[in-house]
Formats: sequence, C-alpha cells, structure tokens
Amino acid sequence: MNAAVDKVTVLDAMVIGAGVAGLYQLYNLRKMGLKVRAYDTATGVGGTWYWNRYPGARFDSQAEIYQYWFDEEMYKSWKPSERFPAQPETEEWLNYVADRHDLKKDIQFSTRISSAHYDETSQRWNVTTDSGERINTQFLIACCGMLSAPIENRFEGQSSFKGEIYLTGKWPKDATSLKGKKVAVIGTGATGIQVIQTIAPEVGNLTVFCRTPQYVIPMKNPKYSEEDWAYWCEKYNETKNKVLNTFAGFDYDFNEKSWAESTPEEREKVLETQWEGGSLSLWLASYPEIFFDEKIGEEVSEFVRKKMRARLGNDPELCNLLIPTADDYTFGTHRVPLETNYLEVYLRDNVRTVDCRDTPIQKFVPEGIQTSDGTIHDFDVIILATGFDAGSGALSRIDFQGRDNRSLKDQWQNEITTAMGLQVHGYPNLFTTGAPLAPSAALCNMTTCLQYQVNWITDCIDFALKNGKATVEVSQETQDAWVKHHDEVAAKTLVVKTDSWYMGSNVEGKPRRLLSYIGGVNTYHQKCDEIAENGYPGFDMT
Ligand code: NA7
Repeated sequence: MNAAVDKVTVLDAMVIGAGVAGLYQLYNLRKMGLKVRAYDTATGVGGTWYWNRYPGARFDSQAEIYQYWFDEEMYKSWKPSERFPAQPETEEWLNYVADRHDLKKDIQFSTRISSAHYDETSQRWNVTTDSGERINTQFLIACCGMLSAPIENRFEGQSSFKGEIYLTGKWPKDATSLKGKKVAVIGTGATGIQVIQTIAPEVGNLTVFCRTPQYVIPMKNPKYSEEDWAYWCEKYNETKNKVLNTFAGFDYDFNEKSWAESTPEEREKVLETQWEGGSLSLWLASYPEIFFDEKIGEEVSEFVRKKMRARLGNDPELCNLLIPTADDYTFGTHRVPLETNYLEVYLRDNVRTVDCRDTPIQKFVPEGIQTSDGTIHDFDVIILATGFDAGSGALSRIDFQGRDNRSLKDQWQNEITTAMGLQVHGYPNLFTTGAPLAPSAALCNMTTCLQYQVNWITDCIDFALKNGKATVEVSQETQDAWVKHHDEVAAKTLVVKTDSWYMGSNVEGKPRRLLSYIGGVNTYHQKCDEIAENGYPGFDMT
C-alpha cells in the first residue's frame, strides 16, 4: 500500500470539479471559513474549457455575460479580445480567476473521484479516488458539469482503426496537425459545426457524416477594443442584475409584444434585427411562442431556412442534407448553434458529405469507416463530435451511495429526478450544480445558472451550520413537487417532442425527460430564493 491509500483527508466540504462552478464553490466555502478542497481529473482548471480544446471551440454567450460577478475589479481587469472568445482565451481567463484568488493551492488535480458513500452513523461522506486515496467530508458538492461525460465508444470496431481518433470533448493538448490530412468529422451539433468550419480550409480533404440537420445563425464576433470593454465595465451593475432576471440568463429577453399582437411586418423586423445581431437572441429573445406553437415555430423556421438556402446557393442536395424540415423539428426546439461560414464549407472542393440518414455508419474498420451500403471511407483522422451523456452522465460515472445504500446511478437508470438540480432525496449533504432539472446549457447562459446555484448552496450550508445543524436533505415531497412542476412546464413545449441530448435521447436506454428546466431562469431564481428566504422549508435539517 502506498502512503496516499493509508491517508484519509478530513474536510468540512469537498468540491468535485474545478470548472466554472467548482472554482466559485471552492472560493465561497473557503470564504465561509470551512476546510475545503476541490478535486479534478484534469491537470488544470477550466472544466469544459480544459477538455474541449478542439479547433474552433468557443462559447455562444457574449463575453460581457459569460462572467463571474463576485469580483467587480476582476471583471473590469480581464479584457476579452472579442465578443465570443475561443477556448484558449477562456481557459486562460479561468486560470486568471483561480490565480487571482489563490484557489489552486486547494485543488488537487489529476484525480478522478470514483466513489462517494454516505455513512449514516457519522453523517459524513466517505469518498475515494481512483488511486485509492480517501477523503472524509461533511458536505460534498458535485460540480461535475452538465456536458462533461463524452460518449466515447459509439461505434463498433473503433479500436481497429489504424489512424487517429480524436474525441472533441477530450481533445489532446498534443494533437497532431490536421494539415493536408484525410479527415472525417462525425456529428454536426454545436461542437461539430465549430470543428468543421475551422478545419475545412486546413485539411487535405474533409468528409462530414451528417445525420440530423441544424438551424444555424451566423455569429457576429467583433474584436473588442479598450473602449468596447470600458462600455461594458460602465454597465457592470446593470448587466449583473439583468442576467438574473431574464428567461435564459442572458442580457436580452423576449420581445415585449407577442406574436399575435404583432403585424407580419413587425414580426419580420424583429426576426431580421435579431438575425443581424448575430447572437442567440433570435432564439432566446424573439418570440417565446416558438417553444409552444408549432405554426409560429414553423414560420420562424422558414425565416431561417430561407437565409440558409441562399447561402447554399439553393443547391437542392445540400439544402436537403443541411436544412431541417418541418418533419424534422422546428426552430429552437433543439440547440441552435452560432457559426461562422459553416454552410459555405460545403461549397468547397475539398469537402464531401455522407448522408447518414441514407447510409448510416455501420462500423469502423482499419482504413476508416464502413457505411451501410458497404462503402469503406478511407481516413487518416476521425473526429468524433458525437456529444455527451448530458446532465446525469458525469454524476452517474461516480458511484454515489446515499442513505440505505441507495445508488444514484441505479436510480437514474430508471428515472432522472432532482430537486431544482440542487439536491436528490436520500443523499444528505450532497449538493449538485449543472445537474438535471435545473436551467442549464443553452436554455441558460451557464455562468449565470452555475453562479446562482453555487450561491444558493453556499447560503444553505451556511444557514444549516449557523443553526447548529449537521445535515441537509431535501424531502421526497419537495423533490416530487419540483419534478411535477418541471414536467408540467416541459410538457407544454415542443422541445419534449424533439429528439436531442436535451431529452436524453442521444444515449441508448437513457430515461426520457427534459434535462434542463424550461420555466425560465428568472422563475427558477424566484422559486429557489423563496425557499431560502423562508428558512429552507422542504429541506430537512438535523
Ligand atoms: P450533440 O448536439 O449531441 O451532437 C452530436 C452529433 O453527433 C449530432 O449531430 C448527432 O446526430 C451525431 N451523431 C451521434 N451519433 C451518430 C451516429 N451514430 N451517426 C451519425 N451521427 C451521429 O453534441 P455537441 O457536442 O455538438 O453539443 C452538445 C452541447 O455542448 C451543445 O449543445 C452545446 O451546448 C455545448 P443526431 O443529432 O443524433 O442525428
């Protein structure tokens, strides 16, 4: 046995993850005076922004709102270079945050948490790492990320391929250059789109395996000058308050006038203005009716299709392959990616496509990929942009056992439930961020949601300790009521009718439920605030 295995680290609180949420959670709990440490599998901070270092990775929230709000000086002194900065800058920013607050000294990197078992007698969690190290902690906060469990082995025969396979969600730091190579990309979600548009000019030839087409919006990504950032610094308080009170945690919100009250000309003007804005506002700040009303959704879809067709030169084959129809799904019921010259990629001579709806991928072979028609497509490199086991995936990959030895993974194999994404009944003192049934990725600007959740968790722990309580556990009734509310809100929308990771349908056997709360970030905040203000009714403290 090595020394690490013998050693038990005893903590007041332990944080899993050193991404956007984990860093802030560590900062908060340390400020409360607790003995706290964070653990992360990566060799550095960043979470999503550590792992997703694929070519072209960047966020779709504007830099002025993809921010922390706990340190005004920090906001003002970090000057984003553009409106939608790319991964290297975001990773650098998170390092800046961690260094400015001296967080790294309390983070253990290169450490995977394998299990966490609750001991009812001591009312504490016993946690183990994959190297056998043990941690004993009163509070356990899992900030594991909403989209951090990539789906790695989707295809039969993957290991037989003689070339290189790169997974976007685990892109190696030392990936070889793609220059001049024969490259395949599987997946045209938000990630695949960023990769495709970035590597197309550089590779020898590119084959895109397309299955479900996407409505896309061209990103407007101007460089930010000193003056631009000074403008946002001036608006710091206004923006900080605004993001907490909008539908999706962005600084924009739905049109005041409803679709029904507007004339066709007014609607066209709103859509056109949002389109020109080059952000996600066409989706999250135009007409909320697109989420509920198929006819209105179809009209907005047609607005987007028209723009897309023009960019594809109205080529019938490309339009058929790349533009969703009413039979697929309507605009906004699936993640809407921002892009830069993505559609134009398909007009290049070095780019070809395989329509996986006609000829699905059958298996990987030593030369490359075999499709159902028996064709073998030859490649040097295959890039898997095939998505994540979202929401529940990262948490299910840890063996969490709560009271009565119940297993979170087993429970979630049947039904994915939480209370506001903050706790699960049966797991005292376990708190979660970015978990299912809270507003999250794409239905929320992630920094807004994660910071809110961290603040709520911090206040809850503080309240418990100040009242001499050792444990906090959401009651079954409170959780059931939240799940019911979540489902009722979701059932009214078209999102539940559309297959995508939002519904868990991208993972075989995953129970179907909308993973993100769609009642609005503002409503979520009001509901969670109310619980906190009333002394946490529905959360049993002993
Ligand atoms: P997504 O949005 O889940 O996209 C995964 C893509 O991979 C999607 O186009 C899938 O097609 C495709 N896919 C998966 N399996 C296959 C097979 N067997 N054959 C062909 N194509 C396949 O993941 P992303 O990483 O792009 O985005 C996730 C979120 O991260 C994103 O929404 C942002 O919020 C950040 P399908 O749609 O299943 O037909």
